[in-house]
Amino acid sequence: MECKGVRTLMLVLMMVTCSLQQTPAKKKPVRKEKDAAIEELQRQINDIVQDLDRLKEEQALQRVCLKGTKINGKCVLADPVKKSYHTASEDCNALGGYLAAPSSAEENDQLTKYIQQSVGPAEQVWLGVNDMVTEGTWANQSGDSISYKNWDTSSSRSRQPDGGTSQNCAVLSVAAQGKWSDEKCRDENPSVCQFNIV
Ligand SMILES: *[C@@H]1O[C@H](CO)[C@@H](O)[C@H](O)[C@H]1NC(C)=O
Ligand SMILES: [Ca+2]
Repeated sequence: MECKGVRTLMLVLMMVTCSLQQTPAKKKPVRKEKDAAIEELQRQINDIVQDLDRLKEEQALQRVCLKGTKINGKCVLADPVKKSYHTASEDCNALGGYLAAPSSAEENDQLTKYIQQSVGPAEQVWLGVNDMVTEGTWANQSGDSISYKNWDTSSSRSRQPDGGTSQNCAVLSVAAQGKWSDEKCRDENPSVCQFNIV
């Protein structure tokens, strides 16, 4: 009887010792959980930083929109400084935009009104429209050939575009009610930059 009791006691002791020895081993999963929690936090912080960057970009765009105007979901900002087409294009790209290319009569009308107010009634401005790559094929700043064009074909001047290979960049003339003509890209004109709103 006594012997059985001692055996039972020893068994219990062994079990307790065993479970005590296992305790340090249990720390591992806890550390893993901590690592996972830190990773999760890191991921959340990365998400927040990304959101913040996006918000900053949107805010910058809103500032552009406040200075300029909104036409058909796009922000448009005129640059009254006279520059060559390339310089105007580079300056616009540096702001995160493209020289504007109106894609409908309505957009062209709104753009003309905005330029009249912001740059002046006698001005002509660079659009993001050129036929540098293929003479006679007019493309926008993404390099896509455009379907909407508003060339000046009135009798008061020769039918536009009339410059052949010597004139590969397009301007919109406020004085000609928003009609376009081709000009030498090295000429200096105000320009109009366009930003897509996300
Ligand atoms: C160029 O035209 C294409 C096709 O219409 C359009 O998707 C793209 O946004 C235009 N790019 C610019 C800079 O206007
Ligand atoms: Ca040309």
